[in-house]
Amino acid sequence: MNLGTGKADARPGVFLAVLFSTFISAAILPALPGNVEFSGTVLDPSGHSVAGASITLVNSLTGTSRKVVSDSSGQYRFLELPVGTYHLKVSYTGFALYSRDVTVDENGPRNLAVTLRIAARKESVTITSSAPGTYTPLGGTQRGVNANDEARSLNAAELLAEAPGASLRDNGGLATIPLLHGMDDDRVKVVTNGMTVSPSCPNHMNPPLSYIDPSNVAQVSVMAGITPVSMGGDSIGGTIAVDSPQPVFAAPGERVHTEGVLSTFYRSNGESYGPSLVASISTQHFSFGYAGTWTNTDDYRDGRGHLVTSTYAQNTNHVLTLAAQGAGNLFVLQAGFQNAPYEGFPNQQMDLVGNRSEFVNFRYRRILRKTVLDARVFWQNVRHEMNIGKDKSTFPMPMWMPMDTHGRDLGYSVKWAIPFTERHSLQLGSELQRFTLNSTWPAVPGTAPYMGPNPFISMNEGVRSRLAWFAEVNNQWTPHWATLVGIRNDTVWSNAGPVSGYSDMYSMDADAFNALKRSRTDVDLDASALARYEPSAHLSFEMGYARKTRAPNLYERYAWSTDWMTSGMINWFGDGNYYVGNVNLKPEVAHTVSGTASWHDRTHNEWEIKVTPYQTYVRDYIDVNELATQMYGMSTFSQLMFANHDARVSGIDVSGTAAIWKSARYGRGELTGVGGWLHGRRTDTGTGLYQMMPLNARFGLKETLKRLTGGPEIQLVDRKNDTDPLRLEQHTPGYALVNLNAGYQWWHLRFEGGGTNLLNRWYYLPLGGVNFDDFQASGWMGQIMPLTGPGRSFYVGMSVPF
Ligand SMILES: [Cu+2]
Repeated sequence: MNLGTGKADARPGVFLAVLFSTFISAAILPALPGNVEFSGTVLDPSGHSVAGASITLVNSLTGTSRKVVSDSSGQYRFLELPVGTYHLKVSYTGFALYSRDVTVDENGPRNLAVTLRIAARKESVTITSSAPGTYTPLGGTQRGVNANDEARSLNAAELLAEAPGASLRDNGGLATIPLLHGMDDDRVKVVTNGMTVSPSCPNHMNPPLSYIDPSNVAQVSVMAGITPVSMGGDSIGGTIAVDSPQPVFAAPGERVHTEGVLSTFYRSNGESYGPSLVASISTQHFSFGYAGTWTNTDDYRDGRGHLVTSTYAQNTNHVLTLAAQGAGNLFVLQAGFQNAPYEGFPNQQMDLVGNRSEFVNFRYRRILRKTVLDARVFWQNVRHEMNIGKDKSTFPMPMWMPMDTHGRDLGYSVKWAIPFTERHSLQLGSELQRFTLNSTWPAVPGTAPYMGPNPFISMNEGVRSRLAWFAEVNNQWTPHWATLVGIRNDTVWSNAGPVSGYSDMYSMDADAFNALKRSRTDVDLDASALARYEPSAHLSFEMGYARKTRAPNLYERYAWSTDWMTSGMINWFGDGNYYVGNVNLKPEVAHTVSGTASWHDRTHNEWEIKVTPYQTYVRDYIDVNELATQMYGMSTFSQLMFANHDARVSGIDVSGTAAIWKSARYGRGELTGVGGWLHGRRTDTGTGLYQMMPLNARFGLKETLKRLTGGPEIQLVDRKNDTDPLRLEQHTPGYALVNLNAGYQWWHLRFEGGGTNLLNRWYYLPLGGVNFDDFQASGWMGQIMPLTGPGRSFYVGMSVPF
């Protein structure tokens, strides 16, 4: 069979793509073996066959999909299917969406029996949501979020805790910041429902994942290692995509479909609790949905019973979704409102005393012939207020320092997937993101000249606009070889208007800043190339290279004050230090080489071991230079200016699963493990980079026995003694935590329960920064110490579908 390149001349785009593919690999395409058959049966939980279920297969490489419907005896059959890996989805009204990966080769699978479960929650049965044109790199992970994850996760970032390559920096209760392969914060692209929003706070108290509640998350995807250009941009560490459930539509033959779930949780340490509601009413063509949550949490206690102050938070989220589908079109309009009235930050001088945001996100998806167009337009408006929160008011100094920040994001993203044969496809895309930022700190009466008589203009019409385009080609050259190659350009324009301080005391810095040429244009060129080789049904290898660029953020460039107090307000590192911007910063450029080897059973369902070594060299890594140091009592702090220095990060991720028993009596037992080691260095000084997660691993045993799932988990973290001397980062000892998770389905109700840190171990968080609250409580006299993690906590959760 030939590859259909003869048809290519009909369309110039196709012709160019083929030319491009040929350019990438001079390999002459060998003839492919004949296509094969894949068949099976759909069953309900009692073993009866299900007629009329939709079975969809999405080719992992090309993104092309095929759909069949099961016959009266529940049988389904795909004929003439090219060999390769597929994502299988089976849906039928009233049942949870079934989904898994399958490897199709000469032997089938034949007679793959699929047993559907009763719909628990949020697992919509729409099949328009499959995403052709997506290639999932082996080093990436994608997983659905279940009710148990929601009951124990305080914020959406915590849903990433088990993803290989990811680690979490403790920030406020809602504002945990994910790192990928040691790359923190802005170095990781975070996409929530297709939107990219910027943290507007100078302390990053409102990072992108703080705007979405775990109860409204259906799926998280983590691309560590080599991130294809179509998923990256303006980031060097990888991409995290968090998606809410797809809109629900009534099934064929159903007039009006309603569904919803009401859930609630309680966690003992910090007494967190809150209800959430997800509900929708739909016809086959229209859908109206609502998702809302309210959560409240108090300060937690560490393993020695010490109250860790400023770990409280409260948050409300409301999201409305209007959707319409028909004739290959899907429209989704989402609008939402978020309000966090307070949230403490134990590792900051300031706390959040208000964060209100509104967003609108419009998505249009169209299937035109075989191509798929996916376009979004989004807007988000944030008003953020900081001050010294309730727990910190123990120090006899001016305890009032309001800081008001206003951020707006406006953007679009367009992706067009063009599968021109079953094995070759092209994806084109463009993105725009315009971020506008104002930050004013009102004068505090009676404190002139330090904090008055005028307001302090920290950021005046800061603007960061980014326009991007990319092209990416997927090729399945033979049943065993595939490549994904892309190029991308992001142009970033940054600027900020003139500033002024509280008083004349700040004039020298303000005048110097105002005299600078502040407008900057960064032209970033990215490229990624991945090659996958699957020599057998048990082995997969992937190798890749990426060049990734991130332009400086607005505070890195335009934080202008070198004054000691005001520069202490610029700090998203939780290290207690004082930061000054640098207009002349260059974008950081990362060159990453990474590979993944995966050993697995034929179905990827019984066992798998995955190993991903990587090395990144970052030219002009945005680090810091020391300007000054100062002692307060027994503690030293640094004033640091952002500066470009080269750096290198090497590491390895290991993950695996194995089904270790399976019987009617004892159910199914599965062992999972994930671990990582990494090492980060400045290449000029040879010193450590900030907040590199020490060697760590998690092992879990999960049993599924009828309606009960769950098991114990052990989390091991090595001591951290490779630290950043410039930020005065402290060593932390190693520790081990034992957790237990369980879920029980009774009729339609689901119950969750378990505990974290069951042995009540006392430990320092390796990525928690310093405990500034305790230092402040000592009257700025004591020795500042790392932040301690929460002690033993029990949780329960319940969800009621209706
Ligand atoms: Cu803030």
